[in-house]
Amino acid sequence: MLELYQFGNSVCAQKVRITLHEKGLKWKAHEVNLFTGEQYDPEYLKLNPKGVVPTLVVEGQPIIESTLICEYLDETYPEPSLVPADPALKSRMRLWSKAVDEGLFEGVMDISFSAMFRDRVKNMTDAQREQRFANVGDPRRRDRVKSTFEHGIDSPFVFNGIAAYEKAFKNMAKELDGGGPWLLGDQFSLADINMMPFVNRLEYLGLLDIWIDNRAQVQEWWERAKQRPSFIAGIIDHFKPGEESEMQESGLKIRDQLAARYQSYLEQFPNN
Ligand SMILES: N[C@@H](CCC(=O)N[C@@H](CS)C(=O)NCC(=O)O)C(=O)O
Repeated sequence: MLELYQFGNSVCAQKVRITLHEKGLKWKAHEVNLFTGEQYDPEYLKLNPKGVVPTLVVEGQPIIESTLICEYLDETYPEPSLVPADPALKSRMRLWSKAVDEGLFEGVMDISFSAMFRDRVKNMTDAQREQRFANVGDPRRRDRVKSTFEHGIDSPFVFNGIAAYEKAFKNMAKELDGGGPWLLGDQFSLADINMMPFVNRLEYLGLLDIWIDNRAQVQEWWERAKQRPSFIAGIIDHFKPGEESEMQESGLKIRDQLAARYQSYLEQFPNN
């Protein structure tokens, strides 16, 4: 039995759940509540020393890192295939997981944090907040959490996130231009699965149009992706009551400021 340690509205868990559904696999869920700090429970840290979700456990063996979990699932359960056989296409597919790991993931976290989780941290007592920061066992991650808490949308990490999204959407438009329907052509692959949660989060925050208003190919890709049953099963079915409206309302609060920073990014980096 596959066991997945996960959290409903975690973009990394969403990637894995979409993959599991595409493969038609059954799995047992273990919820790790990221808001109450269950990711730092010593028992959980034995499975995932980074203190993050998701973790897939197969016959007692933990597998961590969402990209690696998705590739593991594809290798272990090859049908239907989500990875192209052609090595050149495979490396193009991995450019999308690299894009996620090299900027988009931090971007989605830092934009989401300054839109909504920031308020939750503000409502903590000083001692709870200090404990929350101290729990983050990685210096860069701790810096990001502190920076977005202190500066919100003005944090330099949010600016980096804006840049990562802009690069990703520009590349998506390029890949889809004259090709498609999926990022690697005819085959729906882990490349598309990698991007779906990151696009979805922006949509729920009401910010997606800032990047894709003039990118018809990306809009069409997104409409297609949302038609897949795995989108509903992997993302939508796991929202808790109130979560969707929380995202929509908090996104609205930062929208104007974020759009201004996006414009500023385009002015400062016109050739990126
Ligand atoms: N690169 C890792 C990132 C995992 C990660 O940071 N997950 C987030 C949720 S999307 C998390 O567990 N955060 C908890 C925390 O930062 O305290 C992966 O892809 O699995």
